[in-house]
Amino acid sequence: MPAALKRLRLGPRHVIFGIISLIFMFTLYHISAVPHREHVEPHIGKVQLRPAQPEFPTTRPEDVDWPRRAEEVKAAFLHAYHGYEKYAAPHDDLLPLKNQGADHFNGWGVTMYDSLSTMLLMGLHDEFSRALPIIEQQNFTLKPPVVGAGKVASPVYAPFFETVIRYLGGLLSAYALSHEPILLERADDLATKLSGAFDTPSGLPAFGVNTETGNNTVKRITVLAEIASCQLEYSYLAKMTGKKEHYNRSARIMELLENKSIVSRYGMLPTKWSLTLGSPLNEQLSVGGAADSAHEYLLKLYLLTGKSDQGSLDLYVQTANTVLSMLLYVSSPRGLLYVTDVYPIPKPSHKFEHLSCFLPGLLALGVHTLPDTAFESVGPTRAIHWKDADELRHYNWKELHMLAAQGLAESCYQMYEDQATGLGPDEVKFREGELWVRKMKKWREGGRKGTPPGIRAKKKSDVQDGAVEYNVRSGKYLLRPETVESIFLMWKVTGDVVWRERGWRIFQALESEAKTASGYASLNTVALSHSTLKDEMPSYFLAETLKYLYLLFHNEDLVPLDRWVFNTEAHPLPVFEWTSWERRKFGIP
Ligand code: DMJ
Repeated sequence: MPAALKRLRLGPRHVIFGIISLIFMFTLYHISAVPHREHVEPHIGKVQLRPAQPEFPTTRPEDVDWPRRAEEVKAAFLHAYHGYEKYAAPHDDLLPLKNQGADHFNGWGVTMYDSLSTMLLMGLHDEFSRALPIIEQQNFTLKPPVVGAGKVASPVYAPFFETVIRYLGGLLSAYALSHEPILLERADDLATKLSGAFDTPSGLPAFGVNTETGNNTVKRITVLAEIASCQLEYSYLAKMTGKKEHYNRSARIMELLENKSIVSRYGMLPTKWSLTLGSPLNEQLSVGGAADSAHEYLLKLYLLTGKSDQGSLDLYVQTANTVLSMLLYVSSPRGLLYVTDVYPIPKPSHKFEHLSCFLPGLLALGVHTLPDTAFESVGPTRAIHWKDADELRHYNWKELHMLAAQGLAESCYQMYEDQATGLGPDEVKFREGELWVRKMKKWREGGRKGTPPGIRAKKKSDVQDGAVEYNVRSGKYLLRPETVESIFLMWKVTGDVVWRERGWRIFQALESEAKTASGYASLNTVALSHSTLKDEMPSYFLAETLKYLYLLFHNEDLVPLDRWVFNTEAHPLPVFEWTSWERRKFGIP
């Protein structure tokens, strides 16, 4: 033993203890200094996380040049649209890797129609002027669709739902924004050519219709979103043309949806419907892909018609209350609020879809626009045997709806923030979760201390070892709009700049991960940065994703929420009121 150690009276045990301590401290330093989550390999149940950093460290909100950011979104739109014009027109969509066109929605050039309202809001008059003469020539006959290079599918049916929300909604919104008469004429033509879709025993629209023969798809079972997402378009068209037949389409759907026995049995509209009977066929409740826009149109029809359609409002409030008390769950450990579907009632699947991320924006829109009395006529869900619904009685309904909006919007954003690409997966499944209203009950009974469950902004440092509490079921990012839609609405309703900053992060991720030489492409996986892309640029990317981002950053209120209502494809339609003459003519109560 060295003399120096002897002088200090340190024995071999002290030396070994000292070395172990040094190793321990060295390891501890490196674990905390290096964000080891970066190195986690992505696989199911684990995601590769971005390095921890303060949420928005760069500039003070008041110093951010928001108009410049809006201009960057406009430049992105022009990049995508010019790529479409150059390589894909007159086909429907751009294949942004092959630089070719493909037809997925009737071959009438859906990207052009879906882009019209965005062009007008962005002041892109050259692009709009180039589109008008093409629209003037359109006769909506079905051509054999080209599916990628050389592949041709047989002509069949125009898909009713997609044709309505993209083409008809695009034309009507562009008409409302520009007052170009040809757009209304074409919208009227198109709706007339689609009318064969309603030739079903119930009057609910079939999945598809041949625009020349008027024949529709014979299948008699369909899903809620497909039958109940055209009322905005047909009501506005009736208003603008004075044609009762357009009004009747919407009125018949609402008459069937407002059937009291459905609401008292299920609490909201189930996903599967019979076109023969005009009634539900299953016990699945969802705000995801099979149902989403049908719930959205309940609130929006009320708003579009100058807050006059009480039946639609009541059904919306009833639906939202059922969602709040039966479909919302809180994850563990991070406490993310998520919306799932139940099947059979009330068994949750714990699936959380990107498509469902329109819901926080819708709830916020409801809080922003509805009268305080909206809840009173309806009360908590009427779904039978659902005792947990009573918890809703303990809150001010607007506060509760807004809490849910905030928690869900945070989770939708967190799905993006969790990924290496900064873009969100299409579908995840939470491993476990507790019903939100039960957690709310505990919070309330505990004296309402601290932030309510599911609301607190989630920190990435809450995640241990890169493991998150969900499995990624579809890790693709399909350029979808729902999260930025809700971010835009949260910004409008709360005025909290954090939503703008989150939107900016998403836009930057799009620029770095999805941009190609001719446009933007869906991602095959959100878990790997700069990985492979999918050769598609869906038209809703131009109609919705880029529009909501542009409106989020633009300092002017280009689409005031009390005067315009977005259809489910983000095409704004102006709020109107039925005149007494129209009420008599159409038979509106
Ligand atoms: C859009 O076409 C519409 O928003 C529709 O309602 C469902 N979602 C897609 C894009 O994700």
